Amino acid sequence: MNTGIDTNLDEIVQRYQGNPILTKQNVPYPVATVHNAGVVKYKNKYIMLFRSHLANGRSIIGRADSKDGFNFNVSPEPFMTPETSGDFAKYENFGIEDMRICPCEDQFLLCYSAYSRHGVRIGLATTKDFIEVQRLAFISQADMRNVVIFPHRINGQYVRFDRPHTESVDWSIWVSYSPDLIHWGQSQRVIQPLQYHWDEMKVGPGAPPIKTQQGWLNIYHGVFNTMSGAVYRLGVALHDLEDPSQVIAVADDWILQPEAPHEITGYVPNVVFSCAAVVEPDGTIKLYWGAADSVMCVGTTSIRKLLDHCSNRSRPAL
Ligand code: BMA
Repeated sequence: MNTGIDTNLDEIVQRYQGNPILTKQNVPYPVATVHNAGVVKYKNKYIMLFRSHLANGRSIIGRADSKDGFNFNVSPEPFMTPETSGDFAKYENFGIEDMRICPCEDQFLLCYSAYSRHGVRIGLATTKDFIEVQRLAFISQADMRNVVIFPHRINGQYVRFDRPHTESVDWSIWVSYSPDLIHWGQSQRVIQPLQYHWDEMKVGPGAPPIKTQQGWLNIYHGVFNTMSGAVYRLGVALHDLEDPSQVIAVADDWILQPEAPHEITGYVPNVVFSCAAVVEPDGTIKLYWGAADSVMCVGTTSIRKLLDHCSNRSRPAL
């Protein structure tokens, strides 16, 4: 009998036993937190670009490198800090946050939330080697967060998932298109929060989309409000390969919720928030998440498990 209860919930993402894999104690300069990191594999190394709060409450981005994806060494200096002069300074001076590293064609696109008194908007920088980094443009107005760009153009256009903040509609995942990475439009709303569901308050893109034969896997975060505050969990959806605005399935059940002590307690309790998933040649996935906005964690899953989870039971996208 199908009870509708997934008894294998804990099996979808297996937490690494050595979690947390990175904390402020590992950082050789003073920071208050280590969380919400982008991670990619580059030249047989894993490169992590993590967010840290400074003691003034504003965020910067640090770098850590690893040979195995589990044990990371932090660089002596931050990777990116808010610009202090020029065109970018005006929109970054409250901090830069939640970097996604999106491999796209021959470069890496670094999408980050830029905070200032003008609101939060998305900054785009590019790099080919994680040494030379060039800020390209702000690719949204306020209010926008959580941009992930697809790894190649589709029908000649760059594609991204994004998450506008607006009072007029639930905080939802949208898709937008661009001819040049700078100018974005043709936006469509693709996944909205579902009432009385684990993601009923807001949803937002997490890791950059993962290409599979069945479609694009979209690991996203969803938020539920409780009497003691918001709970951040992770879910997964599947989008059409040729037209990602078409949602094939949104898994009804989450794939990860805060359960470990460092996920339940910390700067912001009850948060697992992902900006990164690294696909290995054998189809396994290293999923990275910030826990309680305080430390970094990793777990393993696989393309197969996430696809099965999407096809197991799907909830409406809109
Ligand atoms: C979101 C963002 C994330 C953070 C999460 C939980 O709105 O600010 O960076 O991890 O809240 O505090």
